[in-house]
Amino acid sequence: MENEEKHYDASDIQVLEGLEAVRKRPGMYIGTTDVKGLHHLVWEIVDNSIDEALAGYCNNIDIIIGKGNTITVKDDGRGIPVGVHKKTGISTVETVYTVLHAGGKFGGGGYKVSGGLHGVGASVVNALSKFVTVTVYKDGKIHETKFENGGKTTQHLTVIGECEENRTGTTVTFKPDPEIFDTDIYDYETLKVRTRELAFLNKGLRLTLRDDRDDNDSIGDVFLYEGGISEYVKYLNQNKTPIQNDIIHLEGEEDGIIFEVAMQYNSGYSDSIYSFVNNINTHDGGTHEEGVKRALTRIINNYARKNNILKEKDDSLSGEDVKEGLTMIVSCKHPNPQFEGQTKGRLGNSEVRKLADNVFAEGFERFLLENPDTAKIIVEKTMTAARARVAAKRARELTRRKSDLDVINFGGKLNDCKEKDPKLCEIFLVEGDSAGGSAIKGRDSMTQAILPLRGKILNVEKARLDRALSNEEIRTIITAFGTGIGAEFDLSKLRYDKIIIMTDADVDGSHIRVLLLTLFFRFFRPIVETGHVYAAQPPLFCIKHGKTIKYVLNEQERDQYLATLNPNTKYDIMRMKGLGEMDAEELNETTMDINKRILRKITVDDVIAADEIFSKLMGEEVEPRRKFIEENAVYAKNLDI
Ligand code: 1YM
Repeated sequence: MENEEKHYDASDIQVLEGLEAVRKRPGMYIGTTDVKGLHHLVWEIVDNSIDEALAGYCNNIDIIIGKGNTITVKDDGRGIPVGVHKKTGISTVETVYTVLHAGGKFGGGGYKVSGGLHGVGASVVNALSKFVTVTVYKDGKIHETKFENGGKTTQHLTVIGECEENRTGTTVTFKPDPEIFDTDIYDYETLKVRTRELAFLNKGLRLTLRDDRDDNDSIGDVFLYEGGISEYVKYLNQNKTPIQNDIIHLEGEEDGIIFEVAMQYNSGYSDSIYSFVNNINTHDGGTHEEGVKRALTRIINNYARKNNILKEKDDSLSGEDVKEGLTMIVSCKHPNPQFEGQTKGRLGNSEVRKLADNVFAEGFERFLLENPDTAKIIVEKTMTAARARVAAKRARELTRRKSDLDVINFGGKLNDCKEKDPKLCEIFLVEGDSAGGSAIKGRDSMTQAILPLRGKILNVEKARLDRALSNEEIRTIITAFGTGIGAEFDLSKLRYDKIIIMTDADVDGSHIRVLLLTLFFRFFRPIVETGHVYAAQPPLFCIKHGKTIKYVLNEQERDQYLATLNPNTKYDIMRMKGLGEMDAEELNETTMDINKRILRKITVDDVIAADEIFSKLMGEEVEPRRKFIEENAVYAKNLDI
């Protein structure tokens, strides 16, 4: 025991403040107290198990949602040390759960997520829980400690039984405090996505997730990937058409920094490049990603020149060209990561750039030499991308010139608003000319612009930028937004605060909405990520009784409203057909008036999952789409085909 605890000491704990502080300002510690914060608690506990796995002592982690929305996390690591802690005089287990720590160096563990956004650990979970039970299996004994109501110890660490001599591990059960969180209901899918991701990022580690809330004997999901991030790439490409058979997987280590990358090209036009540091998604990239991208561009150019595929007179391939259709996972495990940027989503350590560049350049160059057929396919893909880039540039210049000549109304299509301050302006993208006509009459012309869309817009999941730019609807949208597109996209030039998609509540309307969202996600992603995109919700039913007219969005609202009426009321229910059949006044009343309408904000919580859905729904491969539709058919109501 002595031995086990000697590699950390009291100085590793910096007592900042009590758990009270966490309860007073939970947002400071876990970001939010909504459903996101609720799920965050799980990862704070799981992180400790993962650290134990990274240190080489843990192979299995189980996550169980229990009755009453409790969470149990179980691992087979060494078990949290049970001896008395020098500084606090209580057991180390209890110390870990009741003392707020600065940073994460506490255990002296190798890859503790010290720079993470909220890497604040077990004590924060305890502070925000109704109860916590920690069980440690160690030295043939079962040790247990308990806390209630925000981390108040109700049972000091006690030996409650014996176990096999060689059994070790930690089991933690907690229930989030309903006084702190807006919701107490855990979502299985949310936990599943991250559990799977953690399994991809930690090869050979077995993670299981199970839902015990109902009485079905569900076995849950087991995630174990011996291939690690290679299997992640394979998974991400499953809805796409790979153009190479193998997945390239390269790895290197220097000064305790582990760097790893896996990649495979597909026939699509967008790239899916995701990077991680200590299992955290670095959504704004950083030095690990930069190193790889720099090396990728350089090596492909060298190869193409050497083999005379790229001629002397030709321009070099750009970073954009070599990314087209690339699915890539970059993962770095760093003992002392520096996270930068407003949301701490960028790795700053400069030594990683060189490591990433070296490891990738050496391995990728060898791969191209050893696989000339695949090399040829890759280089040809990037050359086609380069040609399309030149064509797109020309098309973009045309769009710009046209917009200069025709700023007033884009050939009569856009009915702009009078207000010039973008913060006060909104634009409705309206399905069809007839609804467009009503919208123009029913709008507040000071702040609301109307752009009627004729027919279906191009599916950009299957088109390059140059082809998208030859589509008139898309060109009009680009000009109206004012942001430009592709490499020259500039969010600060957005001319409207709200972009509102207004389509019918039927299958065609949904299709047009998805086509627009695909366009935004692929070519204008920041406008979605920063919350500028909305869907209007035209009503499905109109209920008339006496002089009262009530519009409702769906069956549920209809039934709720009818239940409030006096049973003797003689009423009429009309199913609303389409936007086009509403007159200007009705449209304003139900869908556009800022004081009466209900907008649905479109957000992207998880870019990786959204990417997956768009390629599944809109991409080349038919089979995954068929499967998705089959699996989700039960959720579809009111299919008005
Ligand atoms: C279900 C949650 O917390 N597992 C866990 C935590 C620790 C250890 C092992 C551990 C770490 C070390 C040494 C070390 C922690 N220990 C500490 C501290 N699972 C879960 N498994 N021995 C055991 O890092 O040196 C904090 S977490 F600080 F007490 F060592």
